[in-house]
Amino acid sequence: MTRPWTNPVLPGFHPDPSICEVDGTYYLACSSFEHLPGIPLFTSTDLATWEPIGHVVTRPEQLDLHDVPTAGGAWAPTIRFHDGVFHVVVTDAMGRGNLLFTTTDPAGKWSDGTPLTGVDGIDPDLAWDADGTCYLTYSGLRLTASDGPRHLGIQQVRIDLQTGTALEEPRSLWSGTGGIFPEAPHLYEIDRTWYLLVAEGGTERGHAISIARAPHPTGPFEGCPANPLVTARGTDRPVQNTGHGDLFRTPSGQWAVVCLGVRPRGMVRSWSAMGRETFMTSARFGDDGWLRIDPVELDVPGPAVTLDDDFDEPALALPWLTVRRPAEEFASLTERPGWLLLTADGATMDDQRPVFVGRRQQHEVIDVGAVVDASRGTGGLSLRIDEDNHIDVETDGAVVRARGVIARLTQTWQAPAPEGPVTLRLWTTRPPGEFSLLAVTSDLVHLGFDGPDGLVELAAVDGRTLSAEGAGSFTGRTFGAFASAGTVAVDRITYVGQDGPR
Ligand code: 6LW
Repeated sequence: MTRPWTNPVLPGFHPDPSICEVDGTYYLACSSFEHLPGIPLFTSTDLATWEPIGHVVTRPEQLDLHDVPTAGGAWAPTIRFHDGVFHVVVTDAMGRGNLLFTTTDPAGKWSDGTPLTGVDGIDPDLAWDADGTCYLTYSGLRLTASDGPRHLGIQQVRIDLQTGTALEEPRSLWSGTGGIFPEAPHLYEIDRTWYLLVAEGGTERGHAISIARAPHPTGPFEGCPANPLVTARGTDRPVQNTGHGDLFRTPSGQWAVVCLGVRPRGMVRSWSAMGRETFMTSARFGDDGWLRIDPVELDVPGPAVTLDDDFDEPALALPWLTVRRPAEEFASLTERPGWLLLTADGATMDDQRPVFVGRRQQHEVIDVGAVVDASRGTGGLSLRIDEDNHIDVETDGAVVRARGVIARLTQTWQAPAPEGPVTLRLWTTRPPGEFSLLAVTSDLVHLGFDGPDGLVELAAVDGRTLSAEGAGSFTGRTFGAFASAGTVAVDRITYVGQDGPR
């Protein structure tokens, strides 16, 4: 079967994908953790082209992110459509807990979020039987247990979605083949058999997808003899950590699975600078009634992609994001038309709530430029994965300063700034000699600016800690503009991205 999709389907920081199809249109949702807007949504009618249509979380009160620790926030949404209503259940980890969001227009406004009570775990999933009973299946990782995180395996309750209340005590279901962290359960009724798809092995190199089936949504479930159906562990496949799958049918009626994966680079340890991304792979049911899932393939890199935002619009484009607070608190596109104006409040990129407007790095090799007027403040460009690991180039009008912050250890380099607004530059390169001992990292992050006599490079910083393996967060890299003092105006941000050869 020729695959209509190109892997990665959603490059860059798009982990924990969930998909549903309504009247020929596919809807895809991903985790967003401490970022706002939260839970990005994408649509497609052919699985080849995916368009962002908005976010489930557009109002700060929908999630409790203000003080959420790194790696907390919106974890693993499940998106489903039932009786004319779109449902997204998600865990606001270390925040509001498990929540249900609904809407009749996924590109429009979603509800405020109904807390799900009697559900102590993560990765909630919704499924309905023929009489409309709703089953909430979830991973029993009890993050809030007083005696420390504990795992009760895959759990399930019948639930009243109007009130968010569980209608019974949780029951334990099949929890995989013994892999650590059974999670991301999804329940499907196919030809009067109930299938339970789970992730196990943890979201790192041991990640896997396994399946079981039962005559009833509550079990008893029988594991597939061929489990795990998908894993890259112990292989040299270019897509690793494959897991966290959701099953669906393609427009031609074939079965397929959307899942997360990473593209590690470097020698044995290898580092995934793109974070956990969304991939797809084909699947099929055998005559034995069991699902088979093909290994996740990586497609040949496409041509370079160029983005150019001149901030001439009165609102930020969909892919722009902030950290733990909305852009309205510190960013303006109207005070100085044609410029993004960032007003600092004392926070720096080392803090949990930086004055930062960013977007996901979606290619392995990037070249980012920002025209910055720092005549009334200090700020510039940052590539971050979290507040402990970020690489910045800033100006205060007098000097241009490069800064590498790796596990909070900081080093800076600087040079006199040219007159007037300056074009700051941040670009990445692949290490020399891919499989040589020199290639022990994912990439190098270069920092500089356009001087009167051409490009001035201030520094090159190892990028390995800004990766799925190197940072403490589950997220991925974002690049964007920040202000750490006064007000900083950004005329435009350009981005050229391309994936390197395997
Ligand atoms: C997600 C869970 C997981 O809820 O991490 O490692 C959480 N696996 O499935 C955040 O991605």
